[in-house]
Formats: sequence, C-alpha cells, structure tokens
Amino acid sequence: MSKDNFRSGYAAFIGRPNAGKSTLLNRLVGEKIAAVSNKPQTTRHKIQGIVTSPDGQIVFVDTPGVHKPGYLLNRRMMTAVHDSILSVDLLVLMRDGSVSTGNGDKFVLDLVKQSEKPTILVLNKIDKIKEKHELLPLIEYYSKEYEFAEIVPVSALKGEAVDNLLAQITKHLPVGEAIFSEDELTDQPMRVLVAEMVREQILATTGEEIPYVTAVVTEKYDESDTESIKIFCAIYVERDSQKGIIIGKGGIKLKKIGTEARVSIEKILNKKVFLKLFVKVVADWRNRGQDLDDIGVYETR
Ligand SMILES: Nc1nc2c(ncn2[C@@H]2O[C@H](COP(=O)(O)OP(=O)(O)OP(=O)(O)O)[C@@H](O)[C@H]2O)c(=O)[nH]1
Ligand SMILES: [Mg+2]
Repeated sequence: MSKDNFRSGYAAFIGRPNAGKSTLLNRLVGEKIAAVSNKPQTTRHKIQGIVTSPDGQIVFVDTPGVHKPGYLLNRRMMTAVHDSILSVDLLVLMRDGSVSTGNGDKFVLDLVKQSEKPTILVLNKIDKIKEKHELLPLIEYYSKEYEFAEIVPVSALKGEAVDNLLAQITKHLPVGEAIFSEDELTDQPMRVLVAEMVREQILATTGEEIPYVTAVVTEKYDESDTESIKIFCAIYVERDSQKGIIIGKGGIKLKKIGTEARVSIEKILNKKVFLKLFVKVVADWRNRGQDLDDIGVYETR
C-alpha cells in the first residue's frame, strides 16, 4: 500500500468489566502493558497501546469496564471512559459473546448510541462457544440497535481472528501520518506499567475482597545501576486486616506477588530488576482526591 493511503488514529475499547478489553490490548500490542484478571474492574485508568503496520497506526485506548460508580475512585474511572469516547476516532465495543445480554450491556450500548461515533462491535471469547452459529442471534440483535461499521467475533485469549480485527479497525481510521514513532508500544510511563504488573499479581493471588481496596504506586524507579533497575512499590490498602491478607503468613503472599510481578517486569524491560514491595494502610483512600491523585487516578474534567 502506498504511503498516501496510510491511516492513523485513536480507537477506544469500551465494554463491561471482564469483557476482555485489556487481554485484547495486550494481544494486539504483543506485550503485556495492561493488567488482566478474572475479577471485574481490573483497569482503573486509560491505557494507550500503539500498533503500527505498513497500512496504518492505531492508538488503542483501553478503558475501565463500565459499571455503577460508588466511590470517588469509580466516578473517576467512569470519567476516563467518557473522556475516551469523546476523544477517539473510532469505538470498539467489546462484549463477551458467550453470555446473554444484560442491563450492563444495554447501558454500554446506549453510550455508543449517544456518541454517534463509528463503532466496531467485537464479540469476544468465541473459544467458549461450540458452534459459531450460536452468535447469530447476538449479531442480529446488535445490528438492529446500531449501525456498526463491522461486527467481528474474536478470541482475545487464543488470538483467534485478531489480525482481521486489526485490518478492520485500520480501514475505518482517517488517512493521515503516524502519531507515534513505529517502535513505540505504549505511552504509559514505566512507573505506571510496573505498578500495573504488581496490581495484576495482587488480583491473581488474593480473594474477592482485596482487589477493590488496593492500589499500587511506584515510589522509586532507580536506573543508576547498570546491572539492574531498582524499583520500590507501595501497595495501598484501607485496613490493617487487609494488610495482613496481602502479606500472608510469614510474608509468603507478598513474596509470591513480588516474584511473579518481577518476572513480568523483567520481560518488558529486558533487564534484571530488584523489586521491593511494602504495604501502606490509608483509610478510605478510594474517596480521597489527594490520594487518588498520588495513585495516578486523575480527575480529567
Ligand atoms: N475464554 C476466554 N477468556 C478470555 C478471553 N479474553 C479475556 N478472557 C478472560 O476474561 C477475564 C477478563 O479479562 P480482562 O482483559 O481483564 O477484561 P477487561 O475487559 O479488561 O476487564 P476490566 O478491566 O475489569 O474492565 C480474564 O480472566 C481473561 O483471561 C477470551 O477470548 N476467551
Ligand atoms: Mg481491563
């Protein structure tokens, strides 16, 4: 394709919690830049991932799953979703194609309708479906509700049909030059990426009650040593009892979180990493603007 036809622009993933948005982002970018877990509300802020091909450059914006805001934290998460919808060229509405439609799905669909933006519908998790024709009623339902630019079934987990999705997304972006240099994968600062990797391991290692009350902040990122990078991360919780759960008996849980996170971080950095984690108790941080600013969940409007 000649350079005159090169397309570029921003595309935001929106959908319910657990739809697989971050999994797809990582898959498309080819590196883990967003935390993934089986617990809803894993993503807390906008994460940009960049995919450059000979045909175009897509800047993907991963957003938190759409949910009812309770805490100030959740209100800020939903502001991030609304901001993304307004600022991008194209929406990618993602849903789990293996489950039936609920009120949450309708709410997300309404956001798309209100935006009137060109939107690609992605039906994810097709690896969980035995017969592909089982998707037909869903495709029919969505086609009646909105004029989608494309409807693309994929499996983000297995990487099924994601190349086709990239081509479809590129096709619907405006003609224009690349926005970022072609070797860039994300605009996320390393500090934020590191904190994401630690939080991902907390989500993987602890039970249902803990994910919502924790946040991770990289407090020190020291590259002065040529051999290894020294990283200190603070894990915020709201109560002493939660601190105990994260640390575990004899520190065993925190150790596991640290080891697994270090492996992920070393993979991205291609360098040896010294990772130190410590737990901070800050009551009600989810409702405190200053704490949220410190943690990096910013007020964007
Ligand atoms: N079987 C299957 N599971 C998937 C697929 N894509 C994602 N998952 C799983 O679904 C869960 C949620 O994935 P995430 O990528 O964290 O979902 P998300 O939409 O980013 O969720 P939030 O950040 O909470 O909004 C994880 O356990 C993933 O492994 C898929 O294609 N097939
Ligand atoms: Mg996510």
